[in-house]
Amino acid sequence: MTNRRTFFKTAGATMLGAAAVSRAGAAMLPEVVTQASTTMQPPLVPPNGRPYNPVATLNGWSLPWRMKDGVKEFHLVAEPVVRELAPGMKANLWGYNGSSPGPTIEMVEGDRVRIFVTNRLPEHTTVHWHGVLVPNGMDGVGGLTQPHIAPGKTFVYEFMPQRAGTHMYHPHADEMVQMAMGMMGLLIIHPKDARQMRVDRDFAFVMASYDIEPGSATPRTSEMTDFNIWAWNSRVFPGIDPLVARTGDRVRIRIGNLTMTNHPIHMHGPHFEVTGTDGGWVPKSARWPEVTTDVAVGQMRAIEFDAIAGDWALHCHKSHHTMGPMSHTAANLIGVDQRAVAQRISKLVPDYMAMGSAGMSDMAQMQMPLPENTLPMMTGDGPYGSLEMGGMFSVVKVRDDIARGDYRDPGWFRQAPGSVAREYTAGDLEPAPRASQPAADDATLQVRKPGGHAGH
Ligand SMILES: [Cu+2]
Repeated sequence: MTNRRTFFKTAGATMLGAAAVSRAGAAMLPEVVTQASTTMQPPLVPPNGRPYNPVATLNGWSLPWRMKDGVKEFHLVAEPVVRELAPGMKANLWGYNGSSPGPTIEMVEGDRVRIFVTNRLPEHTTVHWHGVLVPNGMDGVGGLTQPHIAPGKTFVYEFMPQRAGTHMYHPHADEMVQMAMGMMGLLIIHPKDARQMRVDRDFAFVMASYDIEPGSATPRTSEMTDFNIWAWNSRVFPGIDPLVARTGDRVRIRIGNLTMTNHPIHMHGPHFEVTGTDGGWVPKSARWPEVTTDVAVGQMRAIEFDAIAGDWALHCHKSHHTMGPMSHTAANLIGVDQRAVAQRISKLVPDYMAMGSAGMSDMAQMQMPLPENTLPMMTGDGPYGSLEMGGMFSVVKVRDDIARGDYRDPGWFRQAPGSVAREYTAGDLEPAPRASQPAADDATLQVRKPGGHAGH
C-alpha cells in the first residue's frame, strides 16, 4: 500500500471518486487513479503479487491495482481527455483515466484479474482485451458477448491470463468513432517466471492515427484513409520520448497498431529480431535478423536487440507517416521556376511564398504562420540542424554511462572526433588503398562463342 501511495505521488496522479456509481458501490470499487501528464512515468515495480520486470510506456504510465483476497483489481474509467500531441498542439480525445492511450495494464500468467470499467463517455462503450484468451463472455464485444456499458455504469471483467504476450485493449462499441478518438491502451502479460525472456529495458507503445483539421483540436472520426496525425502513444515527433539504454543492454520494444494501415517500423544501428507477437514468444529457431518489421493493423510485435552506443533513428518507413499535418494534394514543383508567377501572386497576396522548387526541405526552415494549435509538417532540431521529421519518429539513445533504471534524455550523442560525415576538400584524405592489379596475362578472358542452334 505504501508503495502504491508513493507511486501516486511521484506520478502526480489524482484520485477521484467514481461519481457515477452509488456511494455504497463506490466504496467497494478500487480508487480511480488518473494521470494526464505526457511525461513517461517510471516503470511500475509490482508492490505485491508475483514479481515481474515492468515495461516503460513511452509518454505514458502503468495502472496501479489493489490486491483483494488474492485478486488483482484494476479500475479503468473511459472518459474524454485532452492530450498534448507535441508542444504546440493539444487534441480533444477520448481515453482512459485521464490519458490517451489509457494506462498500460500489466499482469502475470496465472494471475486472477478483475477489471472494473466505469463509463464517463456520452455514449455506451465496452472493453475488448485484444489478443488475450479470456472466457467468451469477457471478450468485450458489445451486442455479441455482453450488453453495452451505458454512460454512468460500471461493468466488471474477470479473467486469468494464460500466456505471456503483448496485447492491447480497446472498445468494441461504436469502434469507428471511439478508436478514431484515441480509446486504446496496452495490456502486457508477463511470464510467470520473471527470468524467462528477461531484458534490461522493455519499452512499449501503440500506434494511432488522427484526422485533425489544421486549427482545430477534435479528430474527424469519419475519415477512412487520409489521416494527418501519425502517433505513437498519441504523441508525435518531437514530442515522443527517446528510448534510452546503456551500451550492451538487451532492449525490447513492443509495438501495437490500432491505426487503419500497416507501419513498417525501421530501426537504424543494431539489427533486431522479432521475439514476440500477440500470440506469445517466437521460438529462437524461428527468428531472423531484421532492420524493418511491418506491423499490420491489429497486430503487436516485440523486437529485441543488443544496444550499441549512438543516436539511432527509429521510425515508420512510410515517409508520409514521419510528417506533421500536410496537404496531400500539393503538386510536385521540383524544377519549376515559380518566380514569375510568385511576383504576380504577391501583388494580390502580400505574404505569398513560393515553395518546393528545390524539394521540400526548406519547409522545415520557413517561419510560415501556422493556424493555432497546428504542428509544422517537418520539424525537430538535432545537433546538426533540422531533422525535417514529424509523426512516427523517435531516437534510440544508447550511451556507455546510463544508470540502471534511468530513462532520462541524455541529450545528443557525441561521435568520436573525425568519425562524422563531412564536406570533402581536395587533398584531405589519405590515398585510398587499392587492390593489387593482376598482370595483363592473367586477366585474359576465355570466351567460347555460341555455336549455332545445332545443340538445342
Ligand atoms: Cu507508418
